[in-house]
Amino acid sequence: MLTSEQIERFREDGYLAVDRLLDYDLDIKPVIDEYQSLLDNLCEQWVAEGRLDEPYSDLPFEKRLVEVYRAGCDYYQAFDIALPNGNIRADTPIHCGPAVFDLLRSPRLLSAVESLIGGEIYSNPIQHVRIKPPARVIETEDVDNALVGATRWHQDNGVALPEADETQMLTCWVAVSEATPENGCLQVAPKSHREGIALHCTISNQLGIPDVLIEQEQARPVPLKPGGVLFFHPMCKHGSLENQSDAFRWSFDLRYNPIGQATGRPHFPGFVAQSRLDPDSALDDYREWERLWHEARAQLADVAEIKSNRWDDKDPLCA
Ligand SMILES: O=C(O)CCC(=O)C(=O)O
Ligand SMILES: [Fe+2]
Repeated sequence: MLTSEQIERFREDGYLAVDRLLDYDLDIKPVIDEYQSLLDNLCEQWVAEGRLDEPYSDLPFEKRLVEVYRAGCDYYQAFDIALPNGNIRADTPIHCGPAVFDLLRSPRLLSAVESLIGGEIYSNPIQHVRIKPPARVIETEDVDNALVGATRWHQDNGVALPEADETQMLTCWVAVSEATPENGCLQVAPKSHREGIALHCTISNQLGIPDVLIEQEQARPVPLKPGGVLFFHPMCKHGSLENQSDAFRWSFDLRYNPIGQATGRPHFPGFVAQSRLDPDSALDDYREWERLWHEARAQLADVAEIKSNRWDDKDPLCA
């Protein structure tokens, strides 16, 4: 559990960084191993489809990812743990593996979550893995893709539907690799969770708060060691820096809310991660989690427009 001092800091500042919260061997290593074998499978598949010349099986994970990326294979959606917000097809890839499912239900993570939002915990489907290459590797068309390049300033409520404005949503940003200002760690604006919702606009393909509305001197980078977690309030303004290092920057952003509250993405599936009142209602089978996502994908495939936020790109304030 978090200390009362940590809880107080979260309430005051709108965020809280906790290093060494997760256990590397229990929470992080199994996920890394799972992504290694996922990449094995994807490379086999891409070779079979003629999209990749060879599987690059002898290369270490990151070098292999660079080759895959250069060949134009979209590893970032195939790795992601949620569907995209638009252009969903019946075969859009998503990764719902057992190690990621265990991370979502990690007792170490959930006990901290319980300290902040109580013991009835729902896994909110707004979640991603972000394995971001060095900026020099990124193709121009991906610079504004927040799974690959830097993330613009935003509030998580601003990228969800307003149905979740009263939801006690908690974002948990988990460092898999070390996160530093050089490799593109998160940055937050302390106490900005009390400033109300800011205007969000789509700026070259990424929804965010226009830079002129952010007081840059407020920005506080949040470095973390592997297994460290940054918790923040859904109104906390945050973004991420560019990865100027030579290595990949790997994180998960997971979200939780009290059971029964709106998630902000009603078309995507969440699940009960923990319930003190009804322990048996918690989901404990990753195959059911995967089935729910596949079911949502079938329903959303080729749907022309899925509304996932409140903003109107034609707003003159965005011009
Ligand atoms: O990791 C990133 O670049 C962005 C993460 C983010 O916006 C979030 O965790 O809410
Ligand atoms: Fe965010």
